[in-house]
Amino acid sequence: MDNIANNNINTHVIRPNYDRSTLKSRIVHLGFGAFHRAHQALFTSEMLEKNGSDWGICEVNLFGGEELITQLREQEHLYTVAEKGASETVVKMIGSVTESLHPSFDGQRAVLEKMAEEQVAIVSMTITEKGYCADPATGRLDKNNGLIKADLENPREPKSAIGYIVEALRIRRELGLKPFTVMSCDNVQENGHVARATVLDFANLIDQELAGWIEANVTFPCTMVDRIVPAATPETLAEITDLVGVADPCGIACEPFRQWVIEDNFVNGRPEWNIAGAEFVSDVVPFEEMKLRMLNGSHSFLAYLGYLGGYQHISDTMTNESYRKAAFDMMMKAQAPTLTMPEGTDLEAYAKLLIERFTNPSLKHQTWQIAMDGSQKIPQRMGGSLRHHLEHGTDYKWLAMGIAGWMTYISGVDEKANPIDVRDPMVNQFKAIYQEHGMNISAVKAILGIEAIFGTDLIKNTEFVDAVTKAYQLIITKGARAAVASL
Ligand code: NAI
Ligand code: CS2
Repeated sequence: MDNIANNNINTHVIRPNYDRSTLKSRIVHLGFGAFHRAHQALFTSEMLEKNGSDWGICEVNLFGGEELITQLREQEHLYTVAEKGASETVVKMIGSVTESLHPSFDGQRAVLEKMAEEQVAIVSMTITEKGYCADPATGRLDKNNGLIKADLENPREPKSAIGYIVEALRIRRELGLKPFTVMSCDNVQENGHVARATVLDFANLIDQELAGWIEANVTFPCTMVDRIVPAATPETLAEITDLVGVADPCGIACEPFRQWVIEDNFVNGRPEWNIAGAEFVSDVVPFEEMKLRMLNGSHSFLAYLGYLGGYQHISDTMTNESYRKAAFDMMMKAQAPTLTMPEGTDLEAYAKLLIERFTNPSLKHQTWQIAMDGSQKIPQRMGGSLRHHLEHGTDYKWLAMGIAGWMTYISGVDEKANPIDVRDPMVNQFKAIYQEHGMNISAVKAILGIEAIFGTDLIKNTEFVDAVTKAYQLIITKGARAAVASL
C-alpha cells in the first residue's frame, strides 16, 4: 500500500533529519490518541533533531485505536502533524515513534513485558480523565470502577492503565530493575499526584510491600500540557493528504501554539525536552491550575452553552459577541482571581491569547467533543474556583451558568427537541435522574447531590443551589444564547 514511508511526499513537509535506527523505546506511552501525536511525540521528535539522543517511544492503546496502531506499523511508525494557524499551515513528519503495541492483537503480556524492559525509563500517559479510575471529587482510586474491580481480582492480567502500571512495576521489582517514572500528560488537576494516589491505592489493596516499594522508588511528576488538538475528521484527513501528497491515516491537525511545563522529578533519567521548548520547573501546580481553570473551564462553558445554542465548533461560538465576552469574563472574573501565580505572570495577556486561539477559524474543534466526560471535567475546571468564590463572597455567575449549561446538556435533549449523544462514564446516572424529574428544576438538586462530582459541601449551600437553579431555568425557558447574553 502507498503510504508516507514508501512514497515521495511534498517537499514542504518538514522531515526528521536524525538517524531513527539508533532510537530505543525508552518511553512507553499509553494513549496514542490525537493529543499525544501532536504534543509529546512532536516535542520528542524536535528534540531528537537537535540532540541526536536515543529516546524513542513505544506507543500503546489500551482501549480502541486498533486501526491506528495497525496503520502506524504499515508506515514505519511515521506520521504527520499539520499545525494550522489562522492563515498558514506548517506540516511536520514525526520520527520519534519506534514501536507500537495493542493488547487486542499483541496480547496483554507483550505490553507488560515491554513496560518491564530494562531500557524503559518513563511510562507516560494521555488516557483521558476517566483513565485514572479516580473519584473525580477526591482524586482517589474509585474501588467501584468496573475495570478496577476486575483488576483487583486478577492483578496479573490487568485491563486498566493503573493495573498495567502496578503490574509492570511489580515485574521490574522482581527482576531487580530500576523503576520507571510515571508521567501523566492528562488534563487532570495535579495529574502526577492523582496518578500517584491511584497507583498507590491500587497497589496497597493487592500487595502492601509492593506499594511501599513504589512509594519509595517511583516518581510521578506533574505536568501542564497545552495544545488544542481536535479529533481527526474525514475533512482533516483529506486536507492532510493534499498537504502531504499521500494519504496519512495517522495524520493529525492542531493549532500552532504548544506549551509543556514539567515538574523535574524523574527517577530514571529523562529526555532534554527543554531544547524543543518544554520547561522543567520545580512546581507545576500553579500553571496546571491556571490552564485548567482559564482555558479548560471556559472551553467547557463554551462547549455546553455553545452546543445548546446551536454552535458546532468553538470558533463558531466566538463569532457571537456575548459568548466571546462571557468566555473572557469567565477567565478574568471567575477564574483568574482564584489563582496564586508566580510573580510576573500576566493573566490578562494569557486570557487574550486564549480568546485568539479559540477564534482560530482553521481549527474545527467540535463543542460536542469537549462536552464529553463532563462528570470528570467539571470538578477540576469549575469546582475549585467555585469554592473560592463561595468562601470570599465574590461573584461566580459565569461558573453557575457553566454548570447549569452542563446540566441541561446531560438531559440528552437539545433546544430543538433533538437527542444529544451524551458520552460520559456516569451517563446512566444522569438518565435515571432525568427520567425521574424530567426537565423540572428539581433535577438541579438531584444532580448537585452526586457526591462523586460535587462532594458533600456544595449541595448544602443554598445560595449556590439557587444560583445554579436560576441559571438552569433561564437556559430551559429562554435558550442558551439568551442565557449567555444575560451575563
Ligand atoms: P483521543 O480520544 O484521541 O484519545 C484517547 C486515548 O485515551 C486513546 O489512546 C485511548 O486508547 C485512551 N483511553 C481512553 N479511555 C481509556 C481508559 N479508560 N484507560 C486507558 N486509556 C484510555 O483523545 P485525545 O485528544 O488524545 O485526548 C486525550 C487526553 O489528552 C484528554 O482527555 C486530555 O486529558 C489530554 N489533552 C488533550 C488535548 C487535546 O486538545 N486533544 C490537549 C491537552 C490535553
Ligand atoms: C478540551 C481540551 O476536550 C477538552 O476537554 O478542553 O482537550 C483542550 O483542547 C486542551 O486542554 C487544550 O490544551
